[in-house]
Amino acid sequence: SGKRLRVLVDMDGVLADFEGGFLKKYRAKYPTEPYITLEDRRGFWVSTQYGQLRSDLCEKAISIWESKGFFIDLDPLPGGVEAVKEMAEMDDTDVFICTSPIKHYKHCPHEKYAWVEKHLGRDFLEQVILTRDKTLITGDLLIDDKPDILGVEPNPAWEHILFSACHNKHLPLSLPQRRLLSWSDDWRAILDSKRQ
Ligand code: BVP
Repeated sequence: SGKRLRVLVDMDGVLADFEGGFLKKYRAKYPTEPYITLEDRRGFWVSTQYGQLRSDLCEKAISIWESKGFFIDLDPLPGGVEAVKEMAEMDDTDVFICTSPIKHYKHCPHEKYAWVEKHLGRDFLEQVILTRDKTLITGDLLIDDKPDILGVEPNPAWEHILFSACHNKHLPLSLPQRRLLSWSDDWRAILDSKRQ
């Protein structure tokens, strides 16, 4: 018994393959420009690393995710949709998808909802939280691939579980931070560890 468990799950890099989708569309749009393989990705911000490669590549990178169709076309990451569906069916468990839209709002917020409807079903739209500040959202867990999740609340309610991604897998884990290596990793044990 005890209270319900609330799990917040990030979208880009956790449920949807932002990095793979970006690289595929960047190479298609700019076939003669240099690019960064997923193996060589470092740092959360794709635009920053492209800007370091050559300054004009920062805005070329940004043009990719600002384009119509970018977010809806992202492939699901292996096991993510299945894990979230299973989580949502568990007793005493509430799952929310907690994702930050880009500030170029023409397509992104719409396509994030459309992606959830397409891959998780219409009923799951009830579970979507779009926010630029995840520290304001209360929950027991936040599963997210961004190493530093900051905002106006200095002491967020959630424990951040770092979801492994091409850009963060080389980072030393700052203890006591826990990681989820993929959706094949033991996410059920992480949920159980937070139950009363
Ligand atoms: O909407 C995504 C993509 C965008 O930031 C948001 C991250 O959301 P969360 O995963 O934290 O919920 N985004 C933007 C840039 C550069 C902008 Br300039 C980037 O390099 N990477 C990135 O993910």
